[in-house]
Amino acid sequence: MYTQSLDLPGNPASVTAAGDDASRQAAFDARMAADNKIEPQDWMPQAYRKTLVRQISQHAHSEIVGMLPEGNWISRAPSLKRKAILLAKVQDEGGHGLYLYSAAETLNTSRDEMVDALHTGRAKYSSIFNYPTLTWADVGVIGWLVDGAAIMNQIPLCRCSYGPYARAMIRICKEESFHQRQGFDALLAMMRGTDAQREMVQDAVDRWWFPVLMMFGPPDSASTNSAQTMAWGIKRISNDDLRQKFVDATVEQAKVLGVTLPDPGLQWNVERGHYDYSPLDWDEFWRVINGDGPCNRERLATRVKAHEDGAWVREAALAHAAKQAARETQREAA
Ligand code: BYC
Repeated sequence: MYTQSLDLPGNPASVTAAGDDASRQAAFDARMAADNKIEPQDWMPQAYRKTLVRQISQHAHSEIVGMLPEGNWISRAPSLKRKAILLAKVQDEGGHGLYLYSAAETLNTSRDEMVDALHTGRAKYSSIFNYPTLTWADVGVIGWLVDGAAIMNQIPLCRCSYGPYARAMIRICKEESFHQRQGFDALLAMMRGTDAQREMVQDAVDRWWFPVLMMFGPPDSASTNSAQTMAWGIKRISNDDLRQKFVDATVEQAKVLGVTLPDPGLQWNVERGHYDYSPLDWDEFWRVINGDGPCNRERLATRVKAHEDGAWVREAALAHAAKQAARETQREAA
């Protein structure tokens, strides 16, 4: 998907905005003002590059770490059909991680650097994946609510000013829609089942609702990055506005499903034309993103082990590539 742009940064022939920094900055600003895309070969301010690497790599890490809570249930899915669907979904998440790492690599950062930042705790990943999946209903709730929140957050990113990120998001959002529908469908089947199944769904909704609302990030007043990323057309809608859109859409879906959202403060506000909801526990949010959530240590340890266990694959691939290159050189010399 990204190889369409072979002029990567670092290639002198690829700098399209010639001139000194001031004129390059002016060209960049004009593109921003016209809402045009920035491509890898275009000049961009260091801070724009850095913030994109931060957001895209953290997004990639979230997809990869996000495979773990649901992956735990592949061997315990209640039917062959549900197992096949879950396998496909978890593989999709792996694919999203790969598109996103590729998009970040076009900014002159390497996969090794990004993975190292995750494994050493320097890079964040979404808070939501530090909560445990205790029952099969949790898998449905991840699809319905977590992927639902992800779509709400990611649709505006399809219009992000950085071309490779925006294009990756278009495909990812299409796949996330299937994920959300499969989660809702799994929960609907349980809600039409026994009392025990309905209780299991309600319990899962009760545990996930507030952490899902925190996925959108801190309140706008505490969002350190928003002003700049919105000025750069990376982020299009603020954390609080997206959270509100998600609440408004989800209340109606909960009614169809027949579950109660666990917030006594949730009520329609005629004047605002939106649902009001209770204040969120931001201390919990900061604890979780700073490494002290219920599953942070387990998630990171699992990722590090998977990376170490996969070392032989990377070594074998490099040895194979070296052999092929040597054969090619021999053939050319003959
Ligand atoms: N979790 O200034 P703010 C998925 C950090 S994967 C952790 O508002 P920003 C899925 C934030 O990074 C979905 N950290 O930040 C996968 C910043 O710290 P740094 C993942 C969070 O960037 C598998 C600080 O708090 N989606 O759907 O303007 C299975 C201040 O925040 C969180 C994306 O990554 C959080 N929830 O806005 C199923 C979407 N929130 O970096 C599903 C792309 C905030 O300055 N990312 N922080 O140290 C974004 O849209 C934005 O980065 C955010 C945060 C809305 C998340």
